[in-house]
Amino acid sequence: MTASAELSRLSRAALDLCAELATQTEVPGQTTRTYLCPSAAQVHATLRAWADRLGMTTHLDAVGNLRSRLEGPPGAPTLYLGSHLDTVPNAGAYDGILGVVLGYAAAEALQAIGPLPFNLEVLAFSEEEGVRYGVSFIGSRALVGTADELLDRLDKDGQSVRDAIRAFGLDETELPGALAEANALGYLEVHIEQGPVLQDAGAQVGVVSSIVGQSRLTLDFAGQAAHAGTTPMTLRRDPLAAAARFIVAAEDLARATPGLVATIGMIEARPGAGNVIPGEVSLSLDIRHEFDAVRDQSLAALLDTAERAAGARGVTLAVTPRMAEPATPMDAELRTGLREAANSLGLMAPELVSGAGHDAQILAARMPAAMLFVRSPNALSHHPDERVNGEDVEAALAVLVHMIQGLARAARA
Ligand code: HGY
Ligand code: MN
Ligand code: MN
Repeated sequence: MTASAELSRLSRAALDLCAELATQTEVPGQTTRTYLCPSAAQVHATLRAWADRLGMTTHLDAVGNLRSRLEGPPGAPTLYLGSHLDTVPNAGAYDGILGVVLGYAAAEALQAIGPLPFNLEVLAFSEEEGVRYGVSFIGSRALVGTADELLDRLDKDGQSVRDAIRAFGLDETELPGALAEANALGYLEVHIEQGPVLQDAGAQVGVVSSIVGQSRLTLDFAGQAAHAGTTPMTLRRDPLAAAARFIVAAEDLARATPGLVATIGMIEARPGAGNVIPGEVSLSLDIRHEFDAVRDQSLAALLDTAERAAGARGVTLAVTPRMAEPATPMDAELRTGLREAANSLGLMAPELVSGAGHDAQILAARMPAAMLFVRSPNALSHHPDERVNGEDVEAALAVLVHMIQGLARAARA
């Protein structure tokens, strides 16, 4: 079978597997997989089957990352591939998981070509989205030694990360064993772009130059619950009115600041009856920018606006930071390697900043990390209508395999 026919077969198999994995969900009828939910075990079993066929050794690490290895020569460094297997609620079929299955597809393609001069480890990170605990990257943070800080975080049911790990049959005291190797060759992540840039450029794939920095917080406004009909406007202490001023200000600032995005994705008013002025309002803030100084200044301005909106209404405000990740440049050498691999296959591979966060920005703390984006033809993600073109996925697999062959040639030189 010719190399391109084999890559066609493997990329089709990868897309078929994404469709199957999308049905492994904790909410029937939609794709929702949060940290260490029961359907994560189904995904592990499905991926293990592919790894077993390739003779890879597979294990679950202390935070539930599935890790499959093709061993190279003794003492050789490891090249890590992969992405995350968890999803947002009512997700599409490709965010994260496409990069995981393409890791296995690349391992199969490379195995057919011949032994590599390094180890190859495919990673299926257990948690990247931050849905269950409000903090992202529990999976990849275990590989850089910062997951232990999260063990006491509580989910909405009061279960800690530690409890979730134990309930899944894992042992958090084995966290040190999850660390990535100190002299790793690097980490390559294939991921859907999730935005319009490649589609607008007419490019099938793109190389990530850097990943934006992001801050996620919870804002709790507290006023006075009261009767909606008998309470004069002048006597109200309405937290939802204060929160509304903040939400509009966040949109206004982001629209006025090039490159800034600000999102309130969750809001809850309590007690939550139409004829009761809310007593409390909780909302989330997700704010991102390519430059940390702009993000930090924008955040400070928005929190000041929130304080003033609350103060003007006799409402108190409590701000709880949930996570903050700095903007992260991708490794220059690996970026060049990806671009040259794409160009040698006749593909444009424009560079672009990632507005989405990714595990690569965590692993970059411990090894060279780079990302290859696959075009999102409808620029939609975190939505069941998330799409990819089969030919774009095949192109991305070809670039990944070509890039790894280049790394192998360099390692042998
Ligand atoms: O939210 C994000 O940036 C990514 O989808 N985790
Ligand atoms: Mn996502
Ligand atoms: Mn993702």
